[in-house]
Amino acid sequence: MKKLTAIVLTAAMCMGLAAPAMADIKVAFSQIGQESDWRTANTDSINGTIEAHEGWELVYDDAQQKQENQIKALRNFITQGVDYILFTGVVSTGWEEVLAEVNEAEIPLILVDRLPDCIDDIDYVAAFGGDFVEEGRRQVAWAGEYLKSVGRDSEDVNVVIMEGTTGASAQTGRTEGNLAAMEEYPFLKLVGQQTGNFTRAEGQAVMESWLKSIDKIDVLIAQNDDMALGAIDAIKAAGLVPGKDIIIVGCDSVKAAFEAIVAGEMNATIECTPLYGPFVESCIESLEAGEEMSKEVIHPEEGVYDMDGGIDLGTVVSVKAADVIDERVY
Ligand code: GYE
Repeated sequence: MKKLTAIVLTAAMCMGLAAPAMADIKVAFSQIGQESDWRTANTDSINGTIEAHEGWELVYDDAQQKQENQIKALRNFITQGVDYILFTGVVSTGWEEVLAEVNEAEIPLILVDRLPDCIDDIDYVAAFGGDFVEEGRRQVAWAGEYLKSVGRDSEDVNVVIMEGTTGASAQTGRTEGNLAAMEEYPFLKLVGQQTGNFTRAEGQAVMESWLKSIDKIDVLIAQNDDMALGAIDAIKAAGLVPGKDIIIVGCDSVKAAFEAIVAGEMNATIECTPLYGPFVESCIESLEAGEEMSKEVIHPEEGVYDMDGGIDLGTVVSVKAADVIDERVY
């Protein structure tokens, strides 16, 4: 292909014609949808980086939370003959066939965010995303350590876990981490566990119904900040004080969660960065330069932010949200 372009270019120049523009590198991205602030920041980071890069063309598809749309998009990318495919799966199963087609077409596949279960059976050039099990562990460990620090570990503390989209690796991983950490804090009692689909609206609705059906809720573990923010609205509407009557731990660390923590309505958020642009850029640049990437899944380094800071979670110590809110970019 490169040879052909060179021949055409030389021929065009010999004939005194203006050289045609060099073919762009087409970078295709199959995104899940737009369910949360995290997702918006993630799309902006990746798309913005590709669009700003000279010689790169973005081919973007928003699947609106539907696996069948993602499958169609991937097949479309193959037909269009794109040069790279960035992929995150709305759920973790059911990708074997279409990803095998991507492999057959020999299009380098870069896995981001939610990884497919068939990761060991497909060819991919690099993988980047959050450590969801650790994030889930940190959520519950934060609640456990915080309650210990205020002397509430001698009472029975009722906990509800609001989960993300069922079957998404971000949901299965965080749930695994949540439940494993519950074992470490026997005073935490699980009294509710339901999906809020990673959206603010469903977070509000699920919290509303829990407040009606569960006598006492002390702690809400919401697997993303959007659901926590929706739940805060439901808690206020029920005449309770979020952040005090109910301890609220979110995940992602979006700006709105920082604002809620600073306002005293939310207690902590576990960071999961959506800023993948720089990774995607350096990955494609390396591949273009003929370098090989490691197959190991790369997890970004992430923090924990809360009202006062100083909660030690073993792998990380929390930072006071108010001290760093101005530096946050998403
Ligand atoms: O936490 C949530 C989003 O897959 C890590 O998806 C992502 C999650 C993120 O909708 O807010």
